[in-house]
Amino acid sequence: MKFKERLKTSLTKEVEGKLNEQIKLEEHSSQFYLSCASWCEKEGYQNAAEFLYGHSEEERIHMLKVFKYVNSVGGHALVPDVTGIKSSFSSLREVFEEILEHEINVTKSIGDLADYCFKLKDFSSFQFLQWFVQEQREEEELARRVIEVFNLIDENSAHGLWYIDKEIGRIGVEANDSTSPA
Ligand code: OFO
Repeated sequence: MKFKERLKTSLTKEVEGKLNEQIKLEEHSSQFYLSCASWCEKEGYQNAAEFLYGHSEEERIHMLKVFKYVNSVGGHALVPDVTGIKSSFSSLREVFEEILEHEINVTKSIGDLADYCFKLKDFSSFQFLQWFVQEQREEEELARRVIEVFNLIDENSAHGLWYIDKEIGRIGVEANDSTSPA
């Protein structure tokens, strides 16, 4: 018996490779949110920082979800090597604008991957990815809600930024409540 041999599986090498790319992207998301949280904390936006620390954890859970799926269907999940995480921002608004941009890219990546699996008739992976399709819809909506706050409250004053930070914290708590099991 050869222990090193890949056992028979319907998972193709191509899908395995693309799922590993998604693992890397989710880990990138986790580290990106962590970096955003750190910048916010350093600048004194404590509520935004708490929200982003929590979200970084969530992204790590997403990464692990794909990671474990790959191994469960007979593939080999690879620990991602992530570099080039942005660590400096010009404003709190910029942090959330970049987060929205990032989430739109992740949505596109999940969509492309689901499309690829469907075309290859890998319906198991296609079905697995449906959870991420819904998650991305919610995450984009969350980022848009935060950006709306900047459009409603004047950010060009210290007390405006104080209210914005407070409101971001409130949105974060609300989002956590709606995702945590009843
Ligand atoms: Fe993993 O959901 Fe955002 O990026």
